[in-house]
Amino acid sequence: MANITTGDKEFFKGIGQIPYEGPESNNPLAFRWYDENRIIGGKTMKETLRFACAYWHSFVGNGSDPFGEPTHIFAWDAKADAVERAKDKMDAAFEFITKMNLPYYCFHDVDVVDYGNDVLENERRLQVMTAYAKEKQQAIGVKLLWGTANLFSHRRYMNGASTNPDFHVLTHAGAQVKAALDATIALNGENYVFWGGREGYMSLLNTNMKREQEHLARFLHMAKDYARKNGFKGTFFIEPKPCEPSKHQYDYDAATVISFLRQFDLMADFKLNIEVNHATLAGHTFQHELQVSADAGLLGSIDANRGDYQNGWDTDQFPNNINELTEAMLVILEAGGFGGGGINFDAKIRRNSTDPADLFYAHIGGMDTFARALIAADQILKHSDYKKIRQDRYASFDSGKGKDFEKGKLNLEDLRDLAVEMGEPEVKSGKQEYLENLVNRYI
Ligand code: XLS
Ligand code: NI
Ligand code: NI
Repeated sequence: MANITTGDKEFFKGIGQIPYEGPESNNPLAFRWYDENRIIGGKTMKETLRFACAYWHSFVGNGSDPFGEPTHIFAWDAKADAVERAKDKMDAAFEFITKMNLPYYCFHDVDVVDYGNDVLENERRLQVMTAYAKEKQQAIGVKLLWGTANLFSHRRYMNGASTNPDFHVLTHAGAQVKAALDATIALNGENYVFWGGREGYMSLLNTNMKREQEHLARFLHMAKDYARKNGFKGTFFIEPKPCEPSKHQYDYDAATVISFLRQFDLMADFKLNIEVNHATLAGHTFQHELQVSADAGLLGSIDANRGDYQNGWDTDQFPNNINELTEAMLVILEAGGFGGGGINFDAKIRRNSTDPADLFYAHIGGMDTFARALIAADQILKHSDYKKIRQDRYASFDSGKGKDFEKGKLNLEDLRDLAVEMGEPEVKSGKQEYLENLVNRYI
């Protein structure tokens, strides 16, 4: 990756390229575990982890919350003209991405450049910025992991976008997705994401759920057909989330989304983008959502963050839980890695994290935690009896009558006769604590 020198325009002054210094280092602006060229399981860490920077949290989110004004005042937000301002922001973004050695980035259309109410003008702005991004990607060697359209912030989308009861609103969602797909394709984006921001309902009293879900499916087919027609070879991802901002969102969790994709014949083109904090909001663990997706062959990508044990909303904190991520990496590695995606940091620094270095600490911590989890998971899979214990647990289905059952050769009367013949089964331990200790031993 080329070393960027931004001269006068340097936004993160005093912070250089973040080096790998190893676990003994005390330098807070160095990697201790993420060594991009280190080979783990036959691939470099860079190839396996495929880290991406999220444009929205890192360069747009200004620290404001429902109770307070912005706390992050960005130097790249100063200019009056929308496109000039967007160029400054993009300079800052690529400076950061380069200094962090992040191979990928992700964006919503409105993160890249502010949108107004004029479709034609919005298209023009995004096209100008797409050309600008293309040059930067080529100069620096950074790639677009995925693009997406923000169909939830504008007031017109308050009742949903493709599930809006008003067709007029739906047309605007179509215009926005078309432009975002054009940008993604022009930038060789490897995937395209649909997170159903307000695709759901606030009250069933005013909602025809069946009709809205059919509209969502029709809309996704249209987007897919348009992208394929225009040469897009990547994967579409749906990002499940149970609620927030809607009371109930149609893409509730992985199992719900998989059933939706199956019902509406979208399985061939779509996979899932699993977000940690969305999993916990749905009452699942991150690992559970990954496993459900992997079992369906639909594990595409992840949005890395973490929630808060006390708060019941999407706090989008940077990941730092090695234990949780080691268990997650076990699922990801056993699934054979990501289906075209990677690890996007859909995470934001806190409202009161106001030093320019804070964004670096946050990403360094997240990348190091994932790297450490990858190393531990790889060791567990290679050197422990973790896989064998799980396999042995099902040994009674590997031969004899158990195998016949799996093959569909038995009926209910056969089960009854076998129960009589074999008598009471012996109790067998699930060894949960043993396995929990095993995971910790490798961390
Ligand atoms: C919000 C989502 C969003 C998507 C992209 O909760 O995580 O950030 O990842 O639209
Ligand atoms: Ni997300
Ligand atoms: Ni989220």
